[in-house]
Amino acid sequence: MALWFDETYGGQIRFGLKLKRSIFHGKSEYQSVDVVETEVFGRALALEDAWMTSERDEAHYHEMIVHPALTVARRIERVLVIGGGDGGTVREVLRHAEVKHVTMVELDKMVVDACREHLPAFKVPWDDKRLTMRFEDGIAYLNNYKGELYDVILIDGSDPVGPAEGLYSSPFYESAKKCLTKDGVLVSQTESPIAMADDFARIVKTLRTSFKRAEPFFVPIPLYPSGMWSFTFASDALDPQAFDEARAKRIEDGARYYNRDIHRAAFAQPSFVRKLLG
Ligand code: SPD
Repeated sequence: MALWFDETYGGQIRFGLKLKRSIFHGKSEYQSVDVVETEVFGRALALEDAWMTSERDEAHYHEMIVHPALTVARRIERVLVIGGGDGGTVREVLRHAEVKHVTMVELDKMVVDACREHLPAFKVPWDDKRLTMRFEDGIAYLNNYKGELYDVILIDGSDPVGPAEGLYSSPFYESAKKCLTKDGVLVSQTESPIAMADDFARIVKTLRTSFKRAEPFFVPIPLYPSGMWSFTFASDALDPQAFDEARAKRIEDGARYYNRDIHRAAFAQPSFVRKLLG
C-alpha cells in the first residue's frame, strides 16, 4: 500500500506527499517530529504533522529569510535566529563573511538532533566557530537579554499556533526591538496571504505598530499551504530595496533562489495584498 504524509491546515486545506519511507519519528515535550523521504521533494521535516522544509524547496525559504535582511543591514556582525532548528537559516547567515556571531535559539533540541542526523543534504556548518546554539524559549531569551545588541534578528518559527504563537505578538516584537541596534533589521516568516490571509494581515499590521516600516515580501514555497508564502522586513531606518550591490552579488553567485532581480521583485505587492493590508 502506498505511504503518504499529509498536512491538513485549518481543517480545510490538505497537502500530501507520497513517501518512499519514514526516516525518523519522535515525540518531544513540545511536538511530534518527523523526517520522511518523499518521492518528489526529497527528504522533508514535519512538526506536529505540518510541513516545515524539504530538500527540494528549502533554498527558497532559507535564502529569502536571510539575504534581503543581510544585504540591506549596514552592519551584519551580530545575528540572532529564533527557531530555525533545521539549520538552513544559520547556514545562509554564515555564508556572509562579515558575520562574526550568530546565536540560534531553538526551543526543541529534538528538531536539531533529527535534522543534523537525517538531513545531511542541508549542509549546515553546525561546527562553525561563529555559531552559538541555545535550546530555550525565544521569547524568554529576548525578554531576559542583557548582552550586546544584534544587527539582524530573524524569526524562523513555525505557524502561529501552539508553542510558536507568542513569536507573532506585539510584546515579542517590542522586546526584539530592544535587542536590536537602532538601524537594525528584523525579518520574520509571516505565513501565506492566501491560505492564512487573516494571520498574514494581522502579523504585518502588528509589526507596523512596532517598527517605522514593515514590508512583506513573497516567495513561492511549494511545500506550504497554497504555495504562496510571505516574510516581512521590519526596520526603523532602512529601505528593504536598498541592498548593498557587492554583498548581494557575492551571495547571488552561490545561491539557488536569491538574486538581485528576485530581491527587487519579491517586494511587489499583488493588488489583493494591498487590499488585505488596507
Ligand atoms: N507552515 C510552515 C511554516 C514554517 C515556517 N518555518 C519553517 C522552518 C524552516 N527553517
